[in-house]
Amino acid sequence: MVLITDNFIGTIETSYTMKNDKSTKIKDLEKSQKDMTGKALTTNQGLKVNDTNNSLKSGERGSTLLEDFLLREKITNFDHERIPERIVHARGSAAHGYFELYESIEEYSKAGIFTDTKRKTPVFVRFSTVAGSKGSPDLARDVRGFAVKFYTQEGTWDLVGNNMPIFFIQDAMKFPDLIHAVKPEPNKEIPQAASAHDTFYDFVSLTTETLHNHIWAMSDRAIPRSLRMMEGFGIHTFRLINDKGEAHFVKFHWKPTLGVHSVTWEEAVKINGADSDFHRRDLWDAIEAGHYPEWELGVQIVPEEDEHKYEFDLLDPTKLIPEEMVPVKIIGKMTLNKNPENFFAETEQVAFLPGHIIPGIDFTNDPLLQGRLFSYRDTQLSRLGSPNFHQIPINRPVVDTHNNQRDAHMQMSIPKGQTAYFPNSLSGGCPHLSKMAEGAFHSYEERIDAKKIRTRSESFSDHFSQPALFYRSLADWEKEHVAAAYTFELGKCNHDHIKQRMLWLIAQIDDELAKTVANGLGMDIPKDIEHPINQAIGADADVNKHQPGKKKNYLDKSEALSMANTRFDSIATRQIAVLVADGFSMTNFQPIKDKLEKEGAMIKLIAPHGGTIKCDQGMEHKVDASIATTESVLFDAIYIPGGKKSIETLIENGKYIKFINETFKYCKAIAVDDEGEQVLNHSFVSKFKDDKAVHVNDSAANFVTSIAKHRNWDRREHSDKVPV
Ligand code: HDD
Repeated sequence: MVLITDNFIGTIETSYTMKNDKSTKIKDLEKSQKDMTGKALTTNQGLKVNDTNNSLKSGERGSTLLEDFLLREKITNFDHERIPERIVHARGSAAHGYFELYESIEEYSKAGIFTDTKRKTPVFVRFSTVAGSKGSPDLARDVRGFAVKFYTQEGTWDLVGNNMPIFFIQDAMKFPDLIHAVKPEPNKEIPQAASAHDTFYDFVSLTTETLHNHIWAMSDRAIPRSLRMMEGFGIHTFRLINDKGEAHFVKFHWKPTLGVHSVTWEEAVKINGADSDFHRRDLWDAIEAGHYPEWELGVQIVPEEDEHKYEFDLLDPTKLIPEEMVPVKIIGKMTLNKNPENFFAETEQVAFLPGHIIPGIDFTNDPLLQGRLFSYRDTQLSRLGSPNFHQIPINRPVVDTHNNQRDAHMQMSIPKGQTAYFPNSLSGGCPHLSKMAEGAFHSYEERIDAKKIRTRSESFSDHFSQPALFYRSLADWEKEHVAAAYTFELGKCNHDHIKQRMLWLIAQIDDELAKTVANGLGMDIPKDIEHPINQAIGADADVNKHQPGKKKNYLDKSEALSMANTRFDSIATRQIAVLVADGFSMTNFQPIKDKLEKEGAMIKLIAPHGGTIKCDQGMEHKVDASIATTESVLFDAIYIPGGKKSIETLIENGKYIKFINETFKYCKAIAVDDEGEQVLNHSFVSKFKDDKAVHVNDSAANFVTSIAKHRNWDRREHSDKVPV
């Protein structure tokens, strides 16, 4: 078990205390933990049990007796073990950690976590996919949830975001429709964890506001290499409030220190078969190995007076603010350093609510955010079964709570006293109210002068400009992946009229993109299609009063939108497969091993069998995986040391050759030394040894540089031909 102690340097007796260097939240959770070591098995009433294998019967072969309270207790608990999975984001993985502030932003916010640089605020973070069920594979093409619970000294703040900076819809009223469209089709419950089906594209093609988030979902952002290598976004425009009560608009960004990296769609499909827990395992293993994932927190701040300065509406959650227009100011760092003790108790029972807010942060009128403020509390009632869900250990704040809310299912505390109302005199007016100066939350006083109306603002009607900006900002290889994703997804739809509507809409974003997709589908782009919304449901003057306008170009490209501009300076935690058999050259392997380990990579020996293998110096080495139990798509690069006997064995085994071909196909780095080159000669790589990420008898440093680049995309004109 990784000790938190190793990484803590704080000295503050606030959220983190120095005793054992554990956060106040971890210490709080420890109060609820149960250690079974050395303990006798008991019933829930503490009764020691002498047989948990046999029920109580009327005779050795007789029927089971109703009297058997041991059987009843055990089976009853089992019968009720499951709770409803989350309606969305059911598949998830989580970890504990802490947040530290680099510099105070007190001019904007009075929140303690944004003003006190000495604090280490405990956090619990849950990552998730959206559409799939709890047991669905990790590498689905999907948005990833990125939910952060800050256990602050002023109460709990939840920043419930995604790994993409925008959302599919503008108003919470449409959320059930969006989710019903993407989830498995209700008649046959197919497909699982996949958007590539008719109902989703029926909805998307009739709901043009979805197109921005949709094109992000068609990009590689939807198939991350690791949960540790994706960005996070609060999406909505929130408000920061300073101690003078002044407000600024803000958007929150999480930037991973390992950079933003993805796999290709073909790899994703294979990874789902080879290890459907790929992301969950990767997060767990990295933390256990002490490679703690980190994200820097950035804020984009917009003065209130600039609210109407932009070509888009700040309240529209389908729009991002390009970093060229408002730079991201980095203000702190989050580190995840501890895995949960129990998946159900922590990861499953954690309840995030966008309505969990603290003084110094406030909401805006974004209609999606406003609806979320209702939905999340409501859903916990059916998921966790009681308004007392805040008492579950993972959900309870690190500060005391006192109020007049009472009773309900599973009340775990014992409120004392005669009164449960306010005002009272019988309890001295307690629990009493606080003033703002004493830290009380006070909603931002916003001037409103409007009529009550069920409508959508015209300022929300630009649906094409930002998808087009996103597409223009991508590198060539990213654009190719987007086109391939549209072609794949629409190719899975059965209805031509849906595909035609989509092609017409893609053409509103980018002509070339639409042509490529149309070619792949073997269809033409419709020329003068009547507007899809009107065509499908008939025009209603009020509902459709603002039709989407033509795309505008207020910025040619935005650098931050392309993964080609991410960080490529580290190979830390990259998985390197070393293909070996008995007799491999230790002289070749040692310097590579030393260098890769020094850089933080994870080396895995892949041998023809499990157990151990011998190098040419007669030493035994533990095998990490036999070739039969693993696949190349689970690794970032491969290395093959020489050694005559080892190489002869590898050449004889077709799976090793497939391993090499696949690694080449997906543009990853390959290094071989001495006889290792002979294995390459049996593979597709034999013709491409001058490829810049294929290293034959090259230095370890050059190999490291290639791995850090993540992929050699220049290779793809050849690699596309590799038949695996
Ligand atoms: Fe949501 C869960 C993120 C819009 C209703 N959402 C959920 C989770 C994440 C998000 C990360 C999983 C939290 C966890 O790990 O437990 N949701 C978003 C983002 C949105 C968004 C970034 C838009 C910007 N969501 C949204 C709307 C509604 C919901 C508009 C309803 C009107 N979301 C839910 C929910 C869930 C949920 C049904 C399911 C489980 C839960 O809340 O606790 O209430």
